[in-house]
Amino acid sequence: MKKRALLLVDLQNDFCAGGALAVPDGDSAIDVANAMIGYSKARGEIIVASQDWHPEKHGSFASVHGTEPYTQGELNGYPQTWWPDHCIQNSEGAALHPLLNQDGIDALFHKGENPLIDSYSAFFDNGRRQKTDLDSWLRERDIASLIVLGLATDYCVKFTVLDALDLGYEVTVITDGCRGVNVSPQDSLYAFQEMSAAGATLVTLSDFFCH
Ligand code: VGL
Ligand code: ZN
Repeated sequence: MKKRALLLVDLQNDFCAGGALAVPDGDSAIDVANAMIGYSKARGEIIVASQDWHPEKHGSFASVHGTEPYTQGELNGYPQTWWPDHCIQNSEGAALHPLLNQDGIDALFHKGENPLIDSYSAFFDNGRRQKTDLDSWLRERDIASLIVLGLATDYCVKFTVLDALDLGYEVTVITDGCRGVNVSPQDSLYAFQEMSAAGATLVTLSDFFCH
């Protein structure tokens, strides 16, 4: 039987209020995540989560290059937005949000560990050279369908969803469980449009519960 899993993207302190790369209203994704965790658990479905997990002095950090955070540059031949230092491995900022119901999570997947390249997707680095264990872990469990929500809409959620579709998963995105950085004001809107055009089903939490 085709199985489904809930994938929670980067619900970490640094992307929430008070964090190093706080996403506007990021905390409100936590309530939606907890509602979905309850739903998935009740149905015996698998729940996985990703964590942005950078070494100190990661190549995506503005501080490493003496540039301004949220401006654009190039990292080893790839276009790169420079970020404030964030999600340093084992730091409080990299921890999952304290209000997230973490007991429900079956497996955690780290990304962004290679200092030479950024890694927005939970499946591949931005150069698509290295794959995380997520895809093989899901395949081993016959999971063909994913429900995705998390942070940030215009980076890690978007690239995770596009890669999941490319890898053949059926993908539903819970839109109000996502919040964007919006370096440009419409970035999240365009990100949702891209996900939809690539084949993702976009629903709100209440749409989802009504179907
Ligand atoms: C993310 C920017 C930098 C994300 C991670 O999780 O969306 N965004 N690193
Ligand atoms: Zn990052």
